[in-house]
Amino acid sequence: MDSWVRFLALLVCLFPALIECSVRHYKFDVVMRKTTRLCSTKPIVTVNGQFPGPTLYAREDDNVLVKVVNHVKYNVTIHWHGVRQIRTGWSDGPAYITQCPIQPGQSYVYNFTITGQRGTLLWHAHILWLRATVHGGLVILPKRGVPYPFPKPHKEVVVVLAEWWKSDTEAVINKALQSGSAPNVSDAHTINGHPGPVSHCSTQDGFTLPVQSGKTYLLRIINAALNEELFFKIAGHQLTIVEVDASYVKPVKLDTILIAPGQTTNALITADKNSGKYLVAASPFMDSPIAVDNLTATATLHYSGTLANTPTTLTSPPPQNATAVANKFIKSLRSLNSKTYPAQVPLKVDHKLYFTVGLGINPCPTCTAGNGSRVVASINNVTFVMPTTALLQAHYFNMGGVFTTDFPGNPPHVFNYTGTPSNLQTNNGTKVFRLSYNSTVELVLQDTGIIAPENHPVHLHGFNFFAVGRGLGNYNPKKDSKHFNLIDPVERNTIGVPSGGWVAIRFRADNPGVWFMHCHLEVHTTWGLKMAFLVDNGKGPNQSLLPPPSDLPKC
Ligand SMILES: *[C@@H]1O[C@H](CO)[C@@H](O)[C@H](O)[C@H]1NC(C)=O
Ligand SMILES: *[C@@H]1O[C@H](CO)[C@@H](O)[C@H](O)[C@H]1NC(C)=O
Ligand SMILES: *[C@@H]1O[C@H](CO)[C@@H](O)[C@H](O)[C@H]1NC(C)=O
Ligand SMILES: *[C@@H]1O[C@H](CO)[C@@H](O)[C@H](O)[C@H]1NC(C)=O
Ligand SMILES: *[C@@H]1O[C@H](CO)[C@@H](O)[C@H](O)[C@H]1NC(C)=O
Ligand SMILES: *[C@@H]1O[C@H](CO)[C@@H](O)[C@H](O)[C@H]1NC(C)=O
Ligand SMILES: *[C@@H]1O[C@H](CO)[C@@H](O)[C@H](O)[C@H]1NC(C)=O
Ligand SMILES: *[C@@H]1O[C@H](CO)[C@@H](O)[C@H](O)[C@H]1NC(C)=O
Ligand SMILES: *[C@@H]1O[C@H](CO)[C@@H](O)[C@H](O)[C@H]1NC(C)=O
Ligand SMILES: *[C@@H]1O[C@H](CO)[C@@H](O)[C@H](O)[C@H]1NC(C)=O
Ligand SMILES: *[C@@H]1O[C@H](CO)[C@@H](O)[C@H](O)[C@H]1NC(C)=O
Ligand SMILES: [Cu+2]
Repeated sequence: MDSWVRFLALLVCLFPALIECSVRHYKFDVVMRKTTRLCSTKPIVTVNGQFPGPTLYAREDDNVLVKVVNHVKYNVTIHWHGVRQIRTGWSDGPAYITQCPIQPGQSYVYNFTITGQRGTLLWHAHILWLRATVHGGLVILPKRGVPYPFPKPHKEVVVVLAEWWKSDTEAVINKALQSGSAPNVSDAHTINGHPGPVSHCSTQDGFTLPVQSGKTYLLRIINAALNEELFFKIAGHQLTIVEVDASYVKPVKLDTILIAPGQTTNALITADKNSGKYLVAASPFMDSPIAVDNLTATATLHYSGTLANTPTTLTSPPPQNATAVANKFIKSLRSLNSKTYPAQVPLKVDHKLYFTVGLGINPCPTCTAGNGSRVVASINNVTFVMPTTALLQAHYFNMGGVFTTDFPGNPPHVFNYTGTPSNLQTNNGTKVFRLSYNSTVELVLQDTGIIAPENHPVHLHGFNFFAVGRGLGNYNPKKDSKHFNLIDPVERNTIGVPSGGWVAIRFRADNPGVWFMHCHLEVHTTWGLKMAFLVDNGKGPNQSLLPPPSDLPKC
């Protein structure tokens, strides 16, 4: 009987145009491809030869099967950023955390079911700096027959923002690691793969978004950049934000959005002009003295019927240090918290954790810059050391010696976190924080001023969390917790810890496995701003990590 059902499902799935399947098959061939963007003809690593990569479409409750075949010289893994992966940590993707890499010539089938989520996410490589070019959109449509909680748009458009380097990004980070100092910033930003006519040499006009007067469009905006938060705006048009990180929010109308690497934003835009061309701009946000790529990527909103020689209506992007514009956007976000989509904020907290996030300086006799030292990064003063066996395997098979469970729940020393301590050195180790199944966590992420205060977009795998509080300076548990929003805080998977400040998040540890948490600025991840939570199995029938698939790559 069961095999008949599967046979019928297969038959039906051969005609996906006729009927939608609840199983979505994708094949990702990881291949080198030459490009001509921004004067460079260097080959880049891509999925199926595309930059950005293919958009993956699925519906809530669908089972997604992606066969990834590695045809390049690098080890590869793919992460489905924001997909909860309930009990399927084997398909999460971060190298040496949940799986060993897919080595050259090998393949692996990612197999996961999308449960309780709908909206826009992204997928990207989760090893080395390959995600610079190996990334794409992940669109989760609501269940069949379930409408959006906002007016149905005329069309939907995926807008992927990214960074572009003329050099090979592996060379960029390797050079930096040898020297011990910061890597080069990118040479341009891109909108759907195109920088627009930036000063260097590109002759391309950039991405064009065709619109019809009077219609409303849903933009699914994704920041796939490695190291930079971006502002996004469109000349003469307002954006109505309806969802972030695949969670609905109360609609809010703004002219500029802020989007950190790993974050996604769905915005409605109504083409309320008669005709014309309007500039779309993506520019960096950086409010500390840290070098960024300061070029603005541009695209064009093009009304149908507009003459080719019509001049484009311009807009000036916010200055890169526009903290006020960034804060306005962040403060405007609230969970929809409707009857259908309630905000299930944990009200009782089992674990109160306080993690400092920031940089440090350690000795490095072989480093060529900085007087025999190198820049590192840490959480609670622990610079994470990558294991050579994946943590999830070590956990599942009870292998000793790979990690320890003594990750500190509080900073080891109390100091003025947003100031500068005298000792900039960090500790190191492969430490995880252990949580029992279904326990609740309140985590305050505190930026430090070590070297310089800086905004860190921190991403948690395996869970969504609620952003219940945010402030500047050192977090004060007595005073600040009184102002937490426990009613309708925004629900996300990636959140910016403000420069010289803190954010408080809450989540329920209802997903057994090993879950990575790290800064989504790739340079900080490389330097060690990462750790993992180990969530134990529950006692119930559906509360354990599933067994590993037979094709799981080996180290
Ligand atoms: C995907 O994983 C599920 C278990 O979660 C399993 O039942 C199913 O057979 C797997 N599918 C494939 C094609 O391996
Ligand atoms: C870094 O940038 C400098 C100056 O633009 C350039 O000369 C150098 O080749 C770049 N390094 C790498 C590894 O790309
Ligand atoms: C952008 O950065 C470059 C290199 O650091 C600098 O020369 C230039 O003045 C900057 N441009 C703007 C508009 O800030
Ligand atoms: C932003 O930078 C500009 C130019 O460097 C400076 O004049 C301005 O005071 C800065 N604004 C803020 C709010 O720091
Ligand atoms: C190296 O140390 C010397 C002496 O302490 C100092 O003058 C110099 O600025 C340092 N250089 C760097 C790159 O830190
Ligand atoms: C902590 O350091 C910051 C930055 O130097 C400073 O503004 C603040 O006054 C210090 N706070 C305390 C309590 O010393
Ligand atoms: C971090 O750890 C190092 C090495 O143990 C120690 O020297 C330093 O004081 C610690 N720093 C902080 C801020 O805890
Ligand atoms: C970890 O710290 C120890 C002691 O400071 C040091 O010898 C070792 O090289 C560090 N390991 C890494 C990978 O940074
Ligand atoms: C988790 O705990 C909450 C609150 O105690 C409870 O309502 C819920 O049923 C539990 N969930 C599971 C899957 O055990
Ligand atoms: C466990 O999951 C299976 C398959 O999804 C479902 O049929 C069953 O009702 C679940 N059992 C419990 C106790 O939730
Ligand atoms: C690829 O991964 C395997 C397994 O972890 C490792 O042994 C090998 O050194 C890696 N290859 C490269 C080029 O890093
Ligand atoms: Cu960071």
